[in-house]
Amino acid sequence: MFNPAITGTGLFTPKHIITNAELVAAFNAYADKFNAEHRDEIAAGTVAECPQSSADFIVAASGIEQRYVFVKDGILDPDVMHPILPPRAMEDTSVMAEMGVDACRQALENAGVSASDVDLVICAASNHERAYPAIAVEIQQLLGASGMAFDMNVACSSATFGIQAAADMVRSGSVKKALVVNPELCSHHLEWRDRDCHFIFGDVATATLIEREEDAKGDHFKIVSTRCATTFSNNIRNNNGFLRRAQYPDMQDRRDMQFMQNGRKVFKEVLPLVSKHIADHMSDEGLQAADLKRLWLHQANKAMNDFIGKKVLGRTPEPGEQPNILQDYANTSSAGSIIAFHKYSADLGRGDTGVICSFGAGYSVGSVIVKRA
Ligand code: CO8
Repeated sequence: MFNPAITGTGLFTPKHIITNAELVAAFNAYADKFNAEHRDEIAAGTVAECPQSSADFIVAASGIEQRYVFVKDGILDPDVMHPILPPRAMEDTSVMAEMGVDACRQALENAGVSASDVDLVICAASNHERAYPAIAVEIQQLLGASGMAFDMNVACSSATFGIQAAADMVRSGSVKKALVVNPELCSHHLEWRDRDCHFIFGDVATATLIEREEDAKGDHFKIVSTRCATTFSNNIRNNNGFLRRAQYPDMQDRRDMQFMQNGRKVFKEVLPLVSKHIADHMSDEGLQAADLKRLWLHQANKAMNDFIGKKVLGRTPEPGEQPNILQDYANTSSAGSIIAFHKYSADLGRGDTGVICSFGAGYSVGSVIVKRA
């Protein structure tokens, strides 16, 4: 058995930013247009009026101030309201592979590891741009890695579930160096015409290199233990899938073919689930709140993170103890907690312990206890 360690992380941030002000202006133009076009049905009560969005609501309800997107074209056009991505030929690198490879190369560089020594790539994300071949296998080839690669999807918890899978394989000796990569193209499965969720998501890719601790070339984080759990819920759901042609032959533009959620219910149900999950995981590892130097939480909602931080630590977290990045990146699904870890972990000292935790659709929750070495 070997001790697995995180020896490097990488972050690909897209070039384009959409601020709340830009987003709300575009949404409200769309709402005005929709309401004008459906004036008679709205008056007859057969179509619901599209209400206006507000930047103040977005900041107050979520803490999100802006988001990065892989392409901006189309999203802010009231006649389009979704990203427009130039098509790519089969010989071209796919979008998720392009984002993922960038993050992987940074992780490898930070760890001082050559891509050819990597023998496992897991592409863990909340959606994949095609069914097969796996994006992970394309990333493996682009990097020049060896061994094997596969895709997995546990929605917002994909990164921590991927880290557990990779850490277990490194621990057992079946692989030596694993990359867990999370290219999240959330803008492409978000319904930008729905006021309740149009502000929530952004695009990004993160990568985490996991290898035997004895092979680490410098400062690293020992993976003390991991814990993943799921419990079924329809409160976050996207029905788009390979049965679409058979079930909906006219390929309708249906609301349930994009991200849908009952945000209030998610908020209420996931908070106790996550707080208990982290508390149980820590207690089974003999850790008290006072032993924790940092919490890198899933980045969905600031109020949610404030609540979990307070519950886990038994007090209001000090500035920096539970860093948020969602004000700049919005919810980037599985990548959120890894962005926080990537940006806010270098200052920890030897022996300092922290928890990376993600949660979301499924429901799913994954926690990774790490110790600086
Ligand atoms: N502007 C103005 N008013 C608004 C807006 C808006 N944009 N949106 C809603 N309102 C209104 C509502 O209509 C409501 O009005 P009323 O009181 O008259 O009914 C009022 O404001 C309050 O609305 P809510 O109750 O919905 O507001 P909340 O305070 O609950 O905040 C949140 C909404 C921010 C969505 C909040 O509930 C939340 O963050 N919940 C948790 C969500 C969460 O963590 N989800 C995890 C999903 S991520 C995941 O698992 C990955 C999925 C895969 C990725 C998908 C990528 C696309």
